[in-house]
Amino acid sequence: KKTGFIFDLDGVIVDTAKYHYLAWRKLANELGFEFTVAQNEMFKGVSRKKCLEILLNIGGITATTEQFDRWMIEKNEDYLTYIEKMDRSEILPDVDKVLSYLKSKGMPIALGSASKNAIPILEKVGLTDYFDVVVDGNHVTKAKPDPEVFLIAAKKLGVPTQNCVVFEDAIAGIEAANKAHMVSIGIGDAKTLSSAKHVFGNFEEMDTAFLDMLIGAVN
Ligand code: G16
Ligand code: MG
Repeated sequence: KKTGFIFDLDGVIVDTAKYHYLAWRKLANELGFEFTVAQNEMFKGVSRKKCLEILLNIGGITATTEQFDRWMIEKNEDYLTYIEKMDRSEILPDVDKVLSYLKSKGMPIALGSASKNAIPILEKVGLTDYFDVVVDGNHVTKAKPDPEVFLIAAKKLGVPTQNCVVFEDAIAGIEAANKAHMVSIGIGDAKTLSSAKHVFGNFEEMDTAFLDMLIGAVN
């Protein structure tokens, strides 16, 4: 039997949160208000539409449908100018090491992201080939903390949900993994991600013995 490994993208594989932040801040400033790094925390793992709703709420702005749609496009076009310049150097520490180790053990690997830009980002950083399955914002109707994205990933991998492991940096993502009855592994701050089964500051702190344990434990 095999363990399915599902990786979130933003905050786990690459730090695109900083680019999302710059693009949302630009829009906020254009609309006449500030958007702080602290407020950006609420945007992690959250869909683009939901992010704009929160942003407009922060600015106290009510938008028409036309304005809302235009601002979504504007933010994304700005975000894409940052993505365009990404390369391998933006892969977070030891992500390649973990991916290649799991691959060498024959484990099925999926991406489970809320982003609609997931495929171009994987291409830019050269990690596409590791993934047997990619489930992103284009495939889901319900955003994290709904488990939909991870359930679809498990199904496409052909692995029972209880035999799947999820790596996530966002509280909403950990909640989604727990709801899907998967082993949730937080990547980031232990206090913030306290609902995860295990937490690591980053992949450098995770050794192959732990990965072997995951491969063995769910089987
Ligand atoms: C990511 C980010 C969120 C972002 C969302 C949608 O999710 O964490 O901040 O709003 O994708 O991204 P896009 O605008 O590119 O569709 P994840 O699940 O990869 O962490
Ligand atoms: Mg994330």
